Amino acid sequence: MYSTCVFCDGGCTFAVDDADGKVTISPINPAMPAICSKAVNWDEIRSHSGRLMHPLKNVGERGEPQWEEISWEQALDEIAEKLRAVIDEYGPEAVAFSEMPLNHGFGGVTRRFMNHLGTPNYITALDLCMGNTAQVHRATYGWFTSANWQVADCIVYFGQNRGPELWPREYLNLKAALARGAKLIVVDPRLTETAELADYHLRINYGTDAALALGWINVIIDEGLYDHVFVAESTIGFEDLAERAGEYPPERVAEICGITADEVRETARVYAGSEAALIPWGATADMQRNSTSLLRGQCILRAICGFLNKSELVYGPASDISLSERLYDYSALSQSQKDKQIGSENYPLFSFKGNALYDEAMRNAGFGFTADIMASSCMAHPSSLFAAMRGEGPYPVKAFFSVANNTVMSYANMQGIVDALMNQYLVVTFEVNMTPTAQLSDYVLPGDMWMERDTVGPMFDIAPIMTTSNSIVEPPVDCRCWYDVVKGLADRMGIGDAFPWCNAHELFDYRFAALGTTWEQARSAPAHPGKTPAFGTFLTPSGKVELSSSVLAALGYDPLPYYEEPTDPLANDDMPFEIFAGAREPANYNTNFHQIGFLREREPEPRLFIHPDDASSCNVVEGAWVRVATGHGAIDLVAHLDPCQKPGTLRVPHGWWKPETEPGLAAGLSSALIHNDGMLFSDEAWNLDPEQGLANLRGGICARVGVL
Ligand SMILES: Nc1nc2c(c(=O)[nH]1)N[C@H]1C(S)=C(S)[C@@H](COP(=O)(O)OP(=O)(O)OC[C@H]3O[C@@H](n4cnc5c(=O)[nH]c(N)nc54)[C@H](O)[C@@H]3O)O[C@H]1N2
Ligand SMILES: Nc1nc2c(c(=O)[nH]1)N[C@H]1C(S)=C(S)[C@@H](COP(=O)(O)OP(=O)(O)OC[C@H]3O[C@@H](n4cnc5c(=O)[nH]c(N)nc54)[C@H](O)[C@@H]3O)O[C@H]1N2
Ligand code: SF4
Ligand SMILES: [Mo]
Repeated sequence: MYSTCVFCDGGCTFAVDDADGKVTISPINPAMPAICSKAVNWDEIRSHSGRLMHPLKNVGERGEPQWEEISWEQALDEIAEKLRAVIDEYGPEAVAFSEMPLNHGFGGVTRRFMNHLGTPNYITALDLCMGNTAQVHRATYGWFTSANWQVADCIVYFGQNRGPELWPREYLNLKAALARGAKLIVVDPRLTETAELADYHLRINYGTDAALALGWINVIIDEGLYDHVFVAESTIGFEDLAERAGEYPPERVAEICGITADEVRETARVYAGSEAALIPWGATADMQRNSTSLLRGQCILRAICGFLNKSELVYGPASDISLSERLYDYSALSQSQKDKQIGSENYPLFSFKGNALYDEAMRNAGFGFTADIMASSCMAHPSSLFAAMRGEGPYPVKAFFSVANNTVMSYANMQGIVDALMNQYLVVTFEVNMTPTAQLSDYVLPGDMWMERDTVGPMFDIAPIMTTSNSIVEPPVDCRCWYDVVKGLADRMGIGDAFPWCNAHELFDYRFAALGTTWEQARSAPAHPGKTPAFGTFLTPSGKVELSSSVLAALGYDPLPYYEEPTDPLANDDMPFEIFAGAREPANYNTNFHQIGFLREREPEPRLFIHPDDASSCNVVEGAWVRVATGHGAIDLVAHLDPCQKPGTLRVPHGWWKPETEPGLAAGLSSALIHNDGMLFSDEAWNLDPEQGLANLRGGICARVGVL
């Protein structure tokens, strides 16, 4: 039997043996032993004392909760009644959801519920994590690329750091490729563990990656290093691209990036000269002011150098198992409701409006539907949605569901999200812990955890493959799976017919029927491939790889990549440092695990990384509590003097709160308002990627450090 861990998004699958009543887990492939200490200690994590065990109702003030345990019946009845009141007064579009499908294991059902209810206002923090990469890949190739590690002979990392507890599967793939003799180019201002393995380490200035990509394209075109046949036969826009790339000669790029022109040239030649180079996905590219241009640059590099369908596989959506087709049921949402999607006027790329630009290409390729890649093609714009929830228009949003995600901590402008939740008529959180988001809720519903539920993937339309994961133990008696919650609410809201499956297993049978099998038959194998278009089919409007993007042009954007220097209008003269959020920590995962003893011991406090020279210039010593302030906000951290940090820059961690400290808004939401990176970054237009409207968390923001 197989199970897949989702304690983080590494998604490690392992064999489970429960002989003699004792459960043991082991890697499915002993040569790739990707299991970290979190999965090994799954029982300790699921059984920790803070776990939510019963539905809770806040009988106190919003934000200063007094919890009362209630039954599921009461919880669902009351939530449905309040939802109806909101819909009656403001319309169904006044109901919004934020979700991370991976965390609850039921991709597709939330969107189906929303479509039948009549609201387009869905957001997911996946937008900052592969969702926006997927959109840009789609604009270029018609679909997302999957890494083919087996053949990769050159790997380029734009800011990824991998390790035994930082995405171990990919770390092992990287080690295997290096052992085969593959070259490694790491683009990272910091000296990381991964950079130590590199043949070339480019310590560029933060947020300048898009300029580097353009510099490489310049060299590759200028020196004729591209795949002339592929470019001629399978792409459009090469002439325009060549002209744009001409604006980024290595000398200019070197100055922007803070490296030498020779480094730009040499690494471009190494990349283009490889047989099958790979630029794996990484979140750093998703969180910059120039994200769209960087991602476009990466896509163009893969294409013009001829790596598509060698090291970079473009599968396309699976026609038989697509969630968009089988579960989302977008046809249930009227066009007039789709048109109300918040933020789609200013940021249409992610929205229903942007998705519709692929209708014809998908129809021409024989699909009867337009897929929603990564659950983020048909999304409301997060910052605009939070503004609407605060009452800033275009119309009121008054009911908010936070589903298996920690909404208030997972975007920029955390205070603005807190204010948004405080202005709601109804807030419901589906969780396993009393998170800062849950603390702002009226109802907190207790979920099961991955080892307690059977699941079927994909969780969002990306991999053309159905996956299974088997439960290892029963959930605590009052902890439910998300499907049961949605079904319970749908029945009460009069849309139960859209959910004819009495339980999760019936739903899984429906999904597996597309492959001519059942859950019981399928559950013994971890993966079942779906049907995809032939390699070389590009589901773009032109049917070719679009080096100049017709989708971006149609939406009024520059169809070619460019680099624009980020500015910080909130900076002032006493902010000598540049700041970035991230550098993930082995002992936690985003906002998770700060309450788990054995993990917390390894990372007891939120740490600021600062170069020793910078520390001495502002009288900071190792272990001192300091306040880091940007023009937007401030947080408190413990200083860690780190010679690997690029001088003049600061690193703050993502997602810190202290579950052991006082809950409630006045006390800082268990310290989240004191430590979380989201307090430091604005979500105003100047700090958003112009095409996608997503916040920059990676450079170009000025900060100061003061000892507390
Ligand atoms: N243990 C553990 N594993 C995790 C996670 C976790 O929280 N804990 N999180 C998971 C998730 S959700 C994700 S998305 C991934 C994220 O994993 P990564 O994509 O590796 O992200 P980070 O570790 O935040 O940042 C990696 C590097 O990016 C560099 N960097 C910062 N800004 C820039 C820049 O402007 N340009 C360049 N080129 N580099 C820059 C930093 O110096 C850092 O070394 O990890 C996943 N794995
Ligand atoms: N400010 C800022 N924002 C960011 C980032 C950043 O670096 N800085 N990073 C971005 C990235 S890369 C990502 S991936 C997203 C992550 O965004 P989120 O998914 O919102 O982040 P997590 O902190 O992983 O929150 C997951 C929540 O799900 C709950 N959970 C875990 N397992 C289960 C389960 O089985 N059932 C239920 N019901 N709940 C469960 C956890 O308790 C936790 O509170 O955030 C993005 N947002
Ligand atoms: S890296 Fe660890 S926590 Fe993440 S999926 Fe793999 S085993 Fe689970
Ligand atoms: Mo992520």
